[in-house]
This record gives sequence, structure tokens and C-alpha cells, in this order.
Amino acid sequence: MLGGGQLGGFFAEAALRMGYKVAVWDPSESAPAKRFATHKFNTPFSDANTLNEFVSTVDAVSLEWENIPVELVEAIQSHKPTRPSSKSLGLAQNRIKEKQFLRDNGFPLSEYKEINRPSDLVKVDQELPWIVKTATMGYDGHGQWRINTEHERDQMSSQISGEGPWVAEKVVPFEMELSVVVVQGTDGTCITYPATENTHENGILRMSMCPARIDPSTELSAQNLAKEVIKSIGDPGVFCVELFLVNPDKILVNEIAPRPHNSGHHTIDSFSISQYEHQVRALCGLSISQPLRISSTVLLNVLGDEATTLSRAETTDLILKTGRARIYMYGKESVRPGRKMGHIIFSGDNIDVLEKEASEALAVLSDR
Ligand code: AIR
Repeated sequence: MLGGGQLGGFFAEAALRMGYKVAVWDPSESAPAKRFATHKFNTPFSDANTLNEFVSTVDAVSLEWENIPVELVEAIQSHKPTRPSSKSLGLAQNRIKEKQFLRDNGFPLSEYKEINRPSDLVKVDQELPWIVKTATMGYDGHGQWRINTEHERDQMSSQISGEGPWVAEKVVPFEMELSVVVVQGTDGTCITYPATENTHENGILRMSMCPARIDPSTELSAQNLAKEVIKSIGDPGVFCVELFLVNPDKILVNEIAPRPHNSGHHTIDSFSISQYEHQVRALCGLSISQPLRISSTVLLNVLGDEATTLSRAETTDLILKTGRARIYMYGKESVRPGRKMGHIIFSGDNIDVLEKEASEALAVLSDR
């Protein structure tokens, strides 16, 4: 596994359960996935000796975040099966390439402009608001700036950071944000999990509901759209397609993740096969099967300092009392504002009841 965050950790747990051994390569010695690793590589991804050692240790390779250098994946995939490959990683790693790919393949997406230098922001001359995002190396709201007014746009050229390029996206007035996890097998089999309904705070996923509160035909359109996007890439693995539901007749593609997704954590609890088991299956060339849904769920992310509050015994106990909550903490050593430290899954049969419970838990954790 390239990358040792929580997503790699859940993959490693699934793989260990199925009888595999897992090597995790991440520069941080205390990366969450190292808790489940049978082999640990702690060097930077640019280390050539580790590359050789890693390739000779493993039988197959997967990844768990977009910021893994694409050159590393290219070097590895010429020796060992690597799923997903540098093809989908390269697309997901660069918002401009990703949008061009979607546009060229006829998928619906919101209006966008390439910003190669801050002065290009004058291109953002139509109806506001817009969001400016770094084309590469952004995730969880990092490297994103919202432009609400013309004044903000004019100020923005001195505020956007990083090397560029950037992409400016027109903010669409959506009814709901959805995401669909798609699994593609080495034999071309392609399945989808039901869409989840997501809420964000400062560009970071806050809650995710499954099933989404949409009608069956919208659900079908969302799953079909996501499936078509992944089929058109044609790379085996687990993917997530983030969507904007503008109205039941208009669903736009926001972005593609070439890996399991935060909004798919619930599949561990509520489906017969989790997205992580499917990542193992796709990697090892095993069957990809339509998973059965066992319960409805609401996921609540535990962000930043909320983890410190949750770690107090009385808070933990308060949250666990109703019997519907399951706590997952990632074992991250340092707390940063907005950092994903863990999540809580509320399982049951009524989404509205679960959402209320998750909101009450959030009030306790964040003191609001
Ligand atoms: N991740 C990857 N893309 C989006 C997210 N949230 C997960 C991966 C990655 C970890 O977040 O598991 O390794 C990085 O988290 P952090 O808190 O160290 O930035």
C-alpha cells in the first residue's frame, strides 16, 4: 500500500482478515496504516533503494491517496500489478486534466476556467461565486479559496498560494452533494454502491448518509453516471465519483477519487462487502460482487480537537449509550484543525433518527 493514512489502514485490516500480509510505504513512521502493517517502509517516496526493496517484497500494489507521486506508480507498475494504475492517478492528481477528460468524454460538469497565473483570475468575470482550487496537491479543503464578490476576486490574486496552476470553478446551486463508490474488476465487471448524501464544512466532509434521501430514479441516474465515468477510464480498482445533484434531471460530476472514499467508510458496517474488501479483491484479481445492504447509516467525521473531547471517558460513554454508534479512531499522533482524526458510524433503519443522533453527538464533540 502506497500511503499510510486511515484509508490504507482500513484496506490493511480487510486484507489481513482475508489472510494476506500488507506492506505499507509512508514517510511517517507513525502513519495510521502502520498499525496493521506486516512490513513498514518509512522513507520518502523518492528513495530509490526503498523502491527496489518494496517491489521485491510485494506481489501487487494499491494506493490510498492522490498525492502519491505518479512517477513512483509508473516505476512500480512496470514490475508488479498496480491498481489503480498511473492512468487514473494522473487524472485525479490534476484537476485540469481531470476536467478535460470528463469534458472530452461528454460528462456533465460545472463551468470552470484554467488559471495559470494569479492575473488570470480576471477570467472569472461572470456571475459569482466561484471557487479557486490548486490544480494539484489539494485535498480536504486544502488549497481552496472562495470568491463571493468582485472585490474578493481582485484581492484574491495576492492571496492564492502554491505554485499554480489553479482551476476556478463556478459554484453551482445544488440540492445535494452525492458520492458513489464504484468498483471495477480486472475482468471489466463494474458495480456501484448506493449513493451517499454528503454535507461539508470548510471543504471537509462532515456527515454522510446512506441511503441518500433521493427518489429511486435519481439514485439510478447517479449510480449510472458514476459507473460510466469509471468505465471510461477503464482502470481496475475502487473509485469514488463525487456528484452535485442540481435537480433530478441534472447531475454534475465534481471529482473522481482513484481510491476508497471517506463517504464509503460506512460500507464496513452496513454492507456484506466493504469498499476496502473490494479494493483487496480488485487488486488480487478476485470476483467483484454486488454487495448487500444490511442497514442504513450516518457517518460523522471527528475533526481536529473533537478527538480530544471524544477521548474523555464520559464523552465516549455518552456517545455509545444508545447502542447505534461505533467509534473508529485512526491513531493520528498530532491534532490539527480540521484534520480527520476518526469517525463515528450510526447504524439503524431510519436515516432521520440517525442524523438527529449524529447531530447531537456533534454538538457534544464540538461544544456548539
Ligand atoms: N485521504 C486521502 N485523500 C483524502 C483523504 N482524506 C486520507 C488518506 C491519507 C490521509 O487522508 O488515508 O493518507 C491523510 O490524512 P492527514 O490527516 O495525515 O492529512
